[in-house]
Amino acid sequence: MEKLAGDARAKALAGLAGWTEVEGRDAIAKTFRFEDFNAAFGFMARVALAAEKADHHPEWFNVYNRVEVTLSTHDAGGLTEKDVALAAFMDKAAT
Ligand code: H2B
Repeated sequence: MEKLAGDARAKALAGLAGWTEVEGRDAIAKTFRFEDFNAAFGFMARVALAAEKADHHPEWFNVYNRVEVTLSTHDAGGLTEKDVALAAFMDKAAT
């Protein structure tokens, strides 16, 4: 899996809402906020099943209704299409 660069990278990032590039690391991040812990954990459960199926996993941190997510492809040492796909899935799973 190739790291996203140049035009493809710019296009992929432009298609994602609310995700920002992490400083000092080739990764993207977003903080999701939910009604309560139940909603946050429901989101995490939906994402966990998809992540396991795709064998591509998020770095995340949860406190009550907040889920802080960082996405990067460890095997590639940076951002790839897999991260963009997982980001898009998370956005859907959060609504
Ligand atoms: N998740 C992420 N985010 N990046 C990876 O490179 C990765 C992963 N690799 N999940 C997978 C698992 C790999 O470690 C296993 C062995 O397939």
